[in-house]
Amino acid sequence: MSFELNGWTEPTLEENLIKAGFDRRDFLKYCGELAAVFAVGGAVAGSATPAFAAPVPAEVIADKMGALTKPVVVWLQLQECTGCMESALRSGGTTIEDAVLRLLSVEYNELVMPAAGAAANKALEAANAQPHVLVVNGSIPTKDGGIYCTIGGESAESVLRKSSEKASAIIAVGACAVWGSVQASKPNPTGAVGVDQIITGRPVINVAGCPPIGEVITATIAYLLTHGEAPKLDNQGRPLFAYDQRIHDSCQRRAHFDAGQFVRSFDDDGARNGWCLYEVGCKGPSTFAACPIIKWNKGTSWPVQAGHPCLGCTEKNFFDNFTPFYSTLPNVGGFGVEGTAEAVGWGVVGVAAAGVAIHAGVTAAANAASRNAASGNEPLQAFGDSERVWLPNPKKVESADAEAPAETTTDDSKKAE
Ligand code: FSX
Repeated sequence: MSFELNGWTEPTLEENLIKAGFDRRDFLKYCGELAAVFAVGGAVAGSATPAFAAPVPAEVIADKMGALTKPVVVWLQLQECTGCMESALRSGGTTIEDAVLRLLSVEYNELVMPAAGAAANKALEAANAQPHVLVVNGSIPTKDGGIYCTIGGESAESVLRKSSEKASAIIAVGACAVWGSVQASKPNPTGAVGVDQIITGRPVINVAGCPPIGEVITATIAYLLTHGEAPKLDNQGRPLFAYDQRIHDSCQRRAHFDAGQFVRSFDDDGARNGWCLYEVGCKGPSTFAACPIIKWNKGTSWPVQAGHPCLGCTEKNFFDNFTPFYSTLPNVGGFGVEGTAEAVGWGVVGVAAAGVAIHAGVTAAANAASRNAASGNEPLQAFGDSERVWLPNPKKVESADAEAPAETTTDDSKKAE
């Protein structure tokens, strides 16, 4: 259908949508899709508890979201590749999602805003002066006075600090904003860090992934706007509704792992038959994400389904810890690694809906976080945090033997000499 949006002319989101030509049924359908994303947490057997005490009906989300009155969003892009924004923009597969995204009133974003130069800086100043949701893509360089990323001549760190002052909630989107990612990988020439290393003492919601799934980005923002509080988070600050399950537990290739049927090279029969990618480097057993469930491009596919190992991009420092990407993950004992993010992490915030008073929710998150810190819960350990003991990659061992020079051969006749 075609629709005509003339900006935010009516008091509420729903009234603006109706004016643009949508009806309540379209809106309910969209909210039903959001409800499905919220309900992903705990969907897999073995997950300790669902991220929600009970499924949230689409009608409840529609009522809360429909009543929103022009929320202001400031969306910064610092050291990054733009993949996260591409992902978010592509989460809108229907006209209603496009309309809602446009109405969200992103007052400042370098990629999509028409203003540039001084006008853009002015828009940022104006948005920073109001209560707003702050979304950050990209890492922050801290070396050499932050000269590696500046906006309008100001360092990224300074821009971030200013934008965070009046922010009701802060969401770090993408591995770069969460942990620094590739820019922070050794030797980290720019001294790149994630948002919560700059903005301390306040909760930062970490939507991890390189990039994160678009629906997870928009659902996290929608959750904040409709519930007025952060969703339940794990020990890494990631919303449990999207990060409480291991890739491994909902992977369509899992039966082949259990049966010991592995791809050993990308053009072998195992690859053609859709067998498990563990031996060619899949990090699914150590990675928490909803990729196999929500998938990408409106549920079309995801990397493992397409034949590529999971790189573990939702886990801490994956670029240092999970490389070489095509080497077999170490320490996957037997068949079935136990524990979920929730079991080893923190359940940070209760989920009772509290209107749209975001501030109250954020305060609750801060209190709960300090409670959990006091309880001494250990953070989830990604596999790369432990000592790296690589299991031998059968293919590499074979080819190393084949290419070994004569003097180092293990040939028995040589040994006898
Ligand atoms: Fe990083 Fe995002 Fe990877 Fe790229 O904004 S998480 S490099 S997809 O774009 O920050």
